[in-house]
Amino acid sequence: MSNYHIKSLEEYFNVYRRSIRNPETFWAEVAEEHFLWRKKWDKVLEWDFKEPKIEWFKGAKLNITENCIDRHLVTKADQPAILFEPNNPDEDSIAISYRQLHERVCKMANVLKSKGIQKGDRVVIYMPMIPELAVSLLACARIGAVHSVVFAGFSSSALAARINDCEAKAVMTSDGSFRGAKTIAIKAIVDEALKNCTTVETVLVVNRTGEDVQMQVGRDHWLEPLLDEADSHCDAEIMDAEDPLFILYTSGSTGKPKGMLHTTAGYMVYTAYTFKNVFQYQDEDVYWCTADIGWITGHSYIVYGPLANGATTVMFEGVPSYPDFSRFWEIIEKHKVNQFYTAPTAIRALAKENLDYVTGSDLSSLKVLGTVGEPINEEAWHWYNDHIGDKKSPIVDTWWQTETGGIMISPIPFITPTKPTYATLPLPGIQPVLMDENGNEIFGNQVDGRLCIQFPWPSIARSIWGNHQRYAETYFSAFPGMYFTGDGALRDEVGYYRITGRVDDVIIVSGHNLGTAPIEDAINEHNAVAESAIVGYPHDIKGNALYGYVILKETGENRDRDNLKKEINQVITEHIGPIAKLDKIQFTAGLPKTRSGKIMRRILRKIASNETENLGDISTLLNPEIVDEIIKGKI
Ligand code: 7RM
Repeated sequence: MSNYHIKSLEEYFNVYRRSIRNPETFWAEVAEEHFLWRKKWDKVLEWDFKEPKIEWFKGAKLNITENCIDRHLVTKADQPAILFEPNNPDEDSIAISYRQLHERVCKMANVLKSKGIQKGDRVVIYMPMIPELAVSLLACARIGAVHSVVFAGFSSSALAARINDCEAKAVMTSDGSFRGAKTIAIKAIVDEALKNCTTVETVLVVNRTGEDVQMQVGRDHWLEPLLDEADSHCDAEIMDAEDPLFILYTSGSTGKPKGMLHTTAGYMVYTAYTFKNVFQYQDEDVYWCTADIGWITGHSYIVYGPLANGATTVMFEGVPSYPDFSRFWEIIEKHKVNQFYTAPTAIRALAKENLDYVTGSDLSSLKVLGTVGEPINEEAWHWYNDHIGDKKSPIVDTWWQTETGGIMISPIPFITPTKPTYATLPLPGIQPVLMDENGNEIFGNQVDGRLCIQFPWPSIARSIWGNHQRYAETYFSAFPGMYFTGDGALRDEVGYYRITGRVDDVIIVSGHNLGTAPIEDAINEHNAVAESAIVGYPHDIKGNALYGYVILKETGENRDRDNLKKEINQVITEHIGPIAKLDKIQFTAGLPKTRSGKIMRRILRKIASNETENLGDISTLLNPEIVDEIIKGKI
């Protein structure tokens, strides 16, 4: 028995131990009992982190869409697979049953085939959060084409770079998108991008906003008429376990984006297994992840993980602030959401607003709350716990990466006692280790170091598209024989992990190693502070000194700035020690963030170090206009 669904802390420890002692047996049992295989594997795992080479379930044959759709038709044909909630609350939401999803995916797959798309071809998908987006991923998977979703907020040049890197043969898009009160001309961005691309033969366009678009004859086609004519039956392409499923670009802090390559069987098994356990999903629950499918969180925990479990997954087209800040909470009430998964940046933004936005909705359906993407600071954790979870829905702080494919370190709700700011314990099959800068493992508890994983798990990315050498260097060279995450972490007295931030962002002050998260967490404890980011800048005596950027809450805006600075340093002294006091504090209205909500400390570091003439590419920021404002306010 695989213990696919963990039900107690004791069971977790037993399963964990077993999964570490014999990972092959453990994952073979999970794979065997819970998935549909056209042929079983010859070998569970073959690996060598030196090459690096990782192969799971080699020799197995399957199609992930048969696992995510077809097999549920026996018992769940009429259950909603996707609940679509449009941007505009006056527009009806749409429930797509598993039967309807099957039909829509088959039709879309046949349209792709009719345009000459074959197994192994790359298809870039640049679409808003509409049902056709999920259908497009699955349609590619149905026929063995490799999808590469590009978040529909990226610029035409970012889109072109990704299309060119993977040499996409087709692009799937929409005329426009609705985001809050705005309409964005998506197709026009694709047109602009394609001026600099030569590989794309076909552009398929969903009609969403009805705006005027230019259609290039021969290349561009409206999807609706093609779908109307398409056959609703499409045999699934039989794939090898290690055939590519998708490429997803991750920008990283420097250089050109990395096309992380994920393959079929291991990714399916791991995302399904972790979805079931981390959200304790029960049949008929309604699950909602607010991420965009353009990020790994959406791939793994809106589409593949939930559907592989026959779940009902909500897809929201809009933004948390439209028509007002109660939108998330109204959607939870409307669809009686049981599991809600979002990012700390969203929680902090909503916590800044009046509590009346929350209390107007009935949130009693909630059972489990999740966060992902960044360290969640203690104050935001408590707000989420008290006001959204009513102190009875456990919060799962899930640590993972685009590269890991699935959740790696997380509490199991109702089972692992939670601790604010801690992602807690590794999931079965995951072997984290902490390393020092000299490459030695740090044993024991109450220690901190660089977070590595010392054994492969099924959903680890297999390569960087077109650049295996870069894959080897980025992840497997810093600590030979291990996967290096790039994150710093500490392990507490009971073995819980806390992620302290990216190692590149760690600041050495007078020889002390300080992670960004614990200091920012302390600053955010001040009652006038909404959010903060700290960076290091060169200092004659200390080597580095700390520069803090602080966003005040509305209630803090009238306070005397000098007093506030003193108080903030006092809070830091209390929580961490005088070593972490800030030399400079700048109050600002915003922080530069990536489109997935992560603070770009690289830019803040350059500003603090007076290197503003060389900020690098800021076009991928969510709010590039804030950069000038911060430069003007520099201390
Ligand atoms: C899923 C995702 C990965 C990076 C990762 C961390 C940070 C993600 C947490 C977190 C602290 C968390 N993929 N990160 N989750 N830090 N606690 N629960 O975000 O590729 O876009 O980013 O995000 O630094 O390395 S990602």
